[in-house]
Amino acid sequence: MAFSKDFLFGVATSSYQIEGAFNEDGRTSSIWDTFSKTKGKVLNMDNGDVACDHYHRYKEDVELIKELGVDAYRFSIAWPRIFPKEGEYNQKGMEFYKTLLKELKGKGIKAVATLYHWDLPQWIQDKGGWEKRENIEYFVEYAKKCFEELDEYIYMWITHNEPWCASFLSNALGEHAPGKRDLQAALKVAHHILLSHGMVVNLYRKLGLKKPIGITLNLSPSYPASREFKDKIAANNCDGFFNRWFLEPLFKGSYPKDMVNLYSNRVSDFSFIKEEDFNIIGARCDFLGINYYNRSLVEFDPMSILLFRGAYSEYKKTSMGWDVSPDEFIDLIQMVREKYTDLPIYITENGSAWDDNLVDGQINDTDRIEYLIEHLKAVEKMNEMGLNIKGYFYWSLLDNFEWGYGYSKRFGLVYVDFKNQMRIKKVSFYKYKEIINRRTI
Ligand code: GBH
Repeated sequence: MAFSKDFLFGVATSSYQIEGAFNEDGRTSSIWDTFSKTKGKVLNMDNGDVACDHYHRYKEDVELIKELGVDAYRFSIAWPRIFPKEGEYNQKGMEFYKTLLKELKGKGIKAVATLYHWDLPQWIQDKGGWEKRENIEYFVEYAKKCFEELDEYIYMWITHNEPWCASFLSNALGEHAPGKRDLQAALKVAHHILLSHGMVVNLYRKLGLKKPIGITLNLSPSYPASREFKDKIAANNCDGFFNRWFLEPLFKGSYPKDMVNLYSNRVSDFSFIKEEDFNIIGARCDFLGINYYNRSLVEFDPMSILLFRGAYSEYKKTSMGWDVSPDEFIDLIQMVREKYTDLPIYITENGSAWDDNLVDGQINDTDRIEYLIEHLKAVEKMNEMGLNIKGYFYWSLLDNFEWGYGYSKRFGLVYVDFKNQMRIKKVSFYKYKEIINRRTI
């Protein structure tokens, strides 16, 4: 078994999670600055003011990426650096990404840029954020600037990272910024994010630019905890919540009827969805990005709007409490292929957090290595099955700001000591390097 020469090995990060420099060179607040500085939102009230200080240490970090030997680096652009205020374009903010991209280019590393990895400018949130259809225009304006200034350095563009998180997790479950608990708001946000994706893809084509462009979804295959009919309903609804709500509009031109019915028990207004929107949302992309972490095992819960809740499972758990489930990764991709699309697929994130221990200056992260190997084996197998996975990005290069968990969860191949910003390569770093180098496991 081996990976072909043109298979893209990569590593991923995102702006708010690593950059720091929260108030430098004209950057204003994002909703994550606001959220993390609000009591009771993020563990230990950690925030991204400094994070991995990547804004100042990007050279050292690109050097690490080079040493790792990956073909590509996936990062995201901080919107509030580019448009700190309404109508105010900030060239200084753009220069940071140009410098980063030149550094990557100089080292022969392909750049994959995500336009939106959740750091919405606070000034847009103050105008209603993604809930307001009019605000999509700001995203189009921002994307246009990024395309004009950066396209020559970019290998692939990703419009959005994980719309499910930016909508439901952030606006219905309240766990991410802006921290709302309002299903109606979440549904609007999801719709406007999908619509903005389509608009930006259309804009990209209109500008005559030619790099591959796509979207990244977080997908999780759902399984019933028993053979009972009610648990099958639970699994169906879980699939509808995480996966189908995004896959169907992108690839089938509508929202899933069963989910619309479920949601209409709690939400009365669906007028923000217009039939014509689906033409835009379905704009032809060049690839589909999938972030895969774990399966969902669920059981019936009559108390929940969605009629499901997570069920007890015997699988090994990461420190996030997520099942290690590489076989289900294959089920997921098969399902996407069978039901939705023949587009090339990139695994734009996959990784795991563990309680890493620094012993004699070394982090021997055997659990992460095992997770990495098992998931890469699954990718190899999928390609043998003809499922056409074109690349794999490990999440993440560095330990970083893990959203609601602050700095308490470590996903990196490189350990970061947040007291002094020292970077220490974990054993998994060398293992991944070796796999990339040999192009086989
Ligand atoms: C990604 O999100 C993000 O893109 C990235 O920024 C982040 O740092 C990384 O992953 C690690 O968290 O119902 O408890 O089984 C992760 C998306 C969506 C993955 C929900 C886990 C199910 C959680 N997550 N999913 S659970």
